[in-house]
Amino acid sequence: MRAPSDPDAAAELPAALIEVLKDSTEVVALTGAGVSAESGVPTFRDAQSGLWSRYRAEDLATPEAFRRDPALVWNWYAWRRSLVQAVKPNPAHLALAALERRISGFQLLTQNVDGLHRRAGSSRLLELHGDLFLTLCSAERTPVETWPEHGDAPPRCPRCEAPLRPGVVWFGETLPEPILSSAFALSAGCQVFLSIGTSSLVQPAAALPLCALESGATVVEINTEPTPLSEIADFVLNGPAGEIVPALLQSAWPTG
Ligand code: BJW
Repeated sequence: MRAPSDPDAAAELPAALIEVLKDSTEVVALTGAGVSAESGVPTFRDAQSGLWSRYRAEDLATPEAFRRDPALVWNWYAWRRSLVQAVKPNPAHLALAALERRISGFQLLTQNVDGLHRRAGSSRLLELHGDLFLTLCSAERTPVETWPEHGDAPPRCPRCEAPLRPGVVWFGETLPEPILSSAFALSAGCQVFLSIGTSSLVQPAAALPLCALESGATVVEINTEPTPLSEIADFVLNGPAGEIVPALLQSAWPTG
């Protein structure tokens, strides 16, 4: 693919892919951190900036890290919330929201916790790894909307005094069962599965395109780098999601 600003990007999409997409009514897209990269959100395995550059994200997103140093983990998530609040959805988020309006059988699955798909207007959306802006009581696992501010990091649950935690799924934790079952059922039932901006390394999300492949769907990967999925996907579109997703939308599902 060409550079993101190139208006001829659509001309380079494989004609065979566009033919498949045009006839498809059941389409699932799975997104990862790469879809938000062009908004300015660092991908999960990118080096963290400034204050956080000496930490590996994988070492902060675990229940063990939270038990060991709850203030460190709470402050990292507070920093990420402020970062995400300062950015906007990009053309990839907007194209996926438009796809939902054009295809009645479209479903978006995301591993991202940044809320940018919702801000772009997507509503048929399953957030597999939770929501950065949701806060839970770490003991009761119930949502907590307000708490007394005593300057504690993390603050305490107003009901039971347990530390509050972000409403995200950490390594070693299970994904919410109804969301995971729906994601597998949708992947098994779709005609086209788009894997966009994910390293395809983290389970169980990485198994969703395999489930779609086994069920006979056409699997399309959109990524700036090769991943383990690249070897088995039907089509691999190498380039930035902010360029390729709008080009796919325009070529396969134009308005009118
Ligand atoms: C662009 C781009 C542009 C950049 N355009 N592309 C089976 C086998 C082996 C291990 C396991 C297994 N089952 C479970 C595990 C353990 C573990 C796991 O998968 N580990 C692997 C690392 C091996 N999984 C779990 O623990 C899961 N729980 C579970 O399965 O429970 C049952 C169980 C537990 C224990 C043992 C066995 C069973 C839970 C996983 C939860 C993941 N949570 C996180 C944190 C969320 C909160 C937060 O954000 O802080 O989710 S980890 C992190 O990784 C985050 C992401 O959603 C997730 C995926 O990352 P993603 O999106 O792929 O991002 P990156 O940065 O890796 O990649 C970005 C990609 O974009 C790259 O490819 C770039 O090239 C590309 N890109 N710019 C297009 N412009």
